[in-house]
Amino acid sequence: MYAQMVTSEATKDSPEKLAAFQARIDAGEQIEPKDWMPEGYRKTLIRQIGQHAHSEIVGQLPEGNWITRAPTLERKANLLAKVQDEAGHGLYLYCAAETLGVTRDELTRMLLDGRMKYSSIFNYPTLTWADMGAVGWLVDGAAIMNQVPLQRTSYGPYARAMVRICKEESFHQRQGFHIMMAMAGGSSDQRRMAQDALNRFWFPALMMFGPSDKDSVHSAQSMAWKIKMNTNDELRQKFVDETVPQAEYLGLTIPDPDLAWNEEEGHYSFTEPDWSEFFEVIAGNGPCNVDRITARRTAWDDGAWVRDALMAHAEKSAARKMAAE
Ligand code: BYC
Repeated sequence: MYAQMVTSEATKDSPEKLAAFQARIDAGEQIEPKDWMPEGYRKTLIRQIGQHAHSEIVGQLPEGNWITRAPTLERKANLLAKVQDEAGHGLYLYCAAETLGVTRDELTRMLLDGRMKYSSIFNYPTLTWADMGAVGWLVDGAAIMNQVPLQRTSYGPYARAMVRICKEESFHQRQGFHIMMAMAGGSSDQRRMAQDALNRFWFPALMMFGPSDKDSVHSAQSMAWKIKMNTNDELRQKFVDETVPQAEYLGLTIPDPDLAWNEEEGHYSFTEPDWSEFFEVIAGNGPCNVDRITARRTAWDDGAWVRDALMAHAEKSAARKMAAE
């Protein structure tokens, strides 16, 4: 059905329409669901918003794992709130994607059968409590770097969803940094755990921004359509520049011997992540891919009776209404 929708829409993309659409984008206008849009624009948004929504939902798993083992009641309440926020972000984003003519069920099926991706970062395990600090600090920190510009993205429903998401991500980043401050300023074992978490999450966090610009297949078109506001490398550099002083404040060492301030460029020089590892992870071969998808499949199967009950109720209500008319 999705494929049919795509094919029939593609025939409407005349050069005049495409030029008029691009002029609207260039003038900074926002596109709304009922406006005409090129099929490529619609497909790109469904791919990006859907991947983003799936990331929020799958992203609950590595942290949910630690809710029952948080060291204090306050830490537990904060982590619980953060994980619930992520469910909310997933829902706003699925709703934004639905305005493009795809249903949440279709998006979920595409995730479960491997036709859609979610962020590479959630295929790494969270081994210690310090990982909750590193995830909040680095993963949410990277997410904010990417998502703040998306508040100005050209598609209205996506841009508006981002406004609230960014406010909440900012709280998430701070709660992660707060955990890192406690661990880095704690006992020698706690400092060791904090450093170990940074060592394991640094390069995967850099991978979150996507492949280097020369290997990014979608950036040029997505930026012309203002679906993406910055290139992958621009955002990665900004993240490194902002995060290095934070690590220094914590007294932790970024696991990159070549990291150095480049006075001429006004940026840090740093080692690129291992891109072969990144491509393996997004191909499904990371340390936790199987666990993550299995957990989502189980949740989908376990929820079948709820979806069936809702459909049966809707059908009965509609039949009653028809009979009364
Ligand atoms: N993981 O041409 P490119 C969060 C794929 S944070 C997996 O540069 P694009 C959260 C890409 O899809 C994370 N796949 O692509 C945080 C493409 O493959 P397909 C979610 C990746 O789309 C804390 C191929 O590589 N944020 O949710 O122009 C707690 C070529 O890449 C990744 C967003 O999704 C990756 N890291 O740029 C809880 C933000 N990177 O689709 C939750 C919105 C690339 O052709 N998304 N790929 O098969 C974006 O800004 C862009 O989609 C990306 C990639 C920068 C991620």
